[in-house]
Amino acid sequence: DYRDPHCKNKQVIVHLFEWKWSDVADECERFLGKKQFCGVQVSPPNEHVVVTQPMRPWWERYQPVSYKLHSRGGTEAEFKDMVTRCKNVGVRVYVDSVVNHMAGLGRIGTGTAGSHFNSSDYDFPGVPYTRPNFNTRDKCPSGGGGVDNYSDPKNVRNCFLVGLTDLDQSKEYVRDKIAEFFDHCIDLGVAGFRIDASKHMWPDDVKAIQDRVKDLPEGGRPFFYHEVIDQNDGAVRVNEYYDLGYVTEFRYCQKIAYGVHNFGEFNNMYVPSWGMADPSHAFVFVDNHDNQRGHGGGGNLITHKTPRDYKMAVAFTLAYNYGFTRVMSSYYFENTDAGPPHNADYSAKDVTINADGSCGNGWVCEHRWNPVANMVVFRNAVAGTDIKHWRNENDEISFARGQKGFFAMAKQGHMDRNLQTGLPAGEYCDLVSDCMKKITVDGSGNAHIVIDNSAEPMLAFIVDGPT
Ligand code: AAO
Repeated sequence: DYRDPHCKNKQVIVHLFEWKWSDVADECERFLGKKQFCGVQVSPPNEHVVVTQPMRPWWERYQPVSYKLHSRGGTEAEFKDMVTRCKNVGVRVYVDSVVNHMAGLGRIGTGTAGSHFNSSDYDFPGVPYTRPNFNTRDKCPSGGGGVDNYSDPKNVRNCFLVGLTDLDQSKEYVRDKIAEFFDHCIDLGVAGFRIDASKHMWPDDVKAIQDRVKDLPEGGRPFFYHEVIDQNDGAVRVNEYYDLGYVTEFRYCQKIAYGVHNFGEFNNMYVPSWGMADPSHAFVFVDNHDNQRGHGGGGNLITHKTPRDYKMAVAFTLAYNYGFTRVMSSYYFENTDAGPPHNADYSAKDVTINADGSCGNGWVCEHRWNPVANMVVFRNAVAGTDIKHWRNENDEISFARGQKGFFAMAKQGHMDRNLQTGLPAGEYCDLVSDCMKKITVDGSGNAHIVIDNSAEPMLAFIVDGPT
């Protein structure tokens, strides 16, 4: 089974999008460990192209040149130091893995680790890969050689995604090279992998690769989650990847946006008849690095740009019992191509921390917002429990998680009700406000629930939590 994230039953990972390795390591030590995060998804760590038109976009990291661990995020030594320091405080690293393809057709030059490459000749000596390792025109049914028909799995999987040179994962040599890359990461302490563009690889090929990857040094199979955009509009469905780990559930991004805009929708978040991934395979998030900027399924969703809605969306997601969750941590951008906040030489700027705990230098750090960070503690505490005492009326939602926790949220920013919580009698404090609010549960499980903070209109408390 590829669904164990190896973090002692913790439930939430954070994508520190485009952070450099030394900053990720610092964040593990100063914040993520204390806040009980399971782990971090880091941007692709292997050698990639250097794009100058536009100047150094974030997406250059999705065009691999080799599997040498030297990227815009840092060197292999820095990568190793990060993985070790995070692991020492109980935070695991998951590598965003781009193994469907190499660089885009027409790109020629030197990658971030100094390897020469020539995509037009399918020549990547840093691996090495040569022409026979790539898919050929006869296997791709599209007119131009690119993916252009999502209703045909052969087109999706054998043609070139946005002109990226498409590796042939049916070849033993290619499988070995990709598995060697994963093994190398595991040797350094990595616990798992996001597989980029899994939708564009045949599940049997992906399985053959995963099955030859080594166990973690501490035992067990690595964690795998697959990027498969399935919005009921193509032939490739998430359930084809269930044997391979978790699968991204992009319909949830729309669902949670509807919910925040119209609380009635919260009654209907997981819709099996839509083909949404079942709770034990769904990899769940409010937004990701693509759709927050209109790449790969943008549209109707909520991002950090509307903070109040975003806090409601993430707080609900972490309180609810659907799937395995990832929270996003972004940088501010105007232009959708723009890379991370950068120095004059285009290296990523340091992530600085302000006195109030927020981030500076252009980093948003949603994962540090109270309704995000403190709900991680909630989700860990209530893991495995069912929803009880569900109430959704008057733009107010509240529910218990088994007999372990209780959550309430009010769209209009205020709420004042006596509610059955199902929790043992006692004094509790609200996690979201860092215990600024107290809640008393009486001998029959009732409590007076008050919400009066319009900017962060939710509260949550747990059994055996802080007091
Ligand atoms: C760049 C340039 C290109 C150039 C290329 C090669 O932008 O112009 O041709 O280099 O030189 C990222 C960027 C790309 C970038 C690439 C390489 O987003 O712009 O290309 O790096 O540097 C599909 C895939 C999915 C993919 C997504 C972006 O299925 O795997 O496109 N995501 C991952 C990464 C992403 C990365 C790559 C893959 C490549 O997360 O960051 O690309 O490594 C439909 C399909 C989806 C499809 C989308 C977009 O979605 O279902 O499968 O995603 O279209 O093509 C509604 C529909 C929804 C639909 C959507 C379309 O929401 O419901 O189904 O609209 O927006």
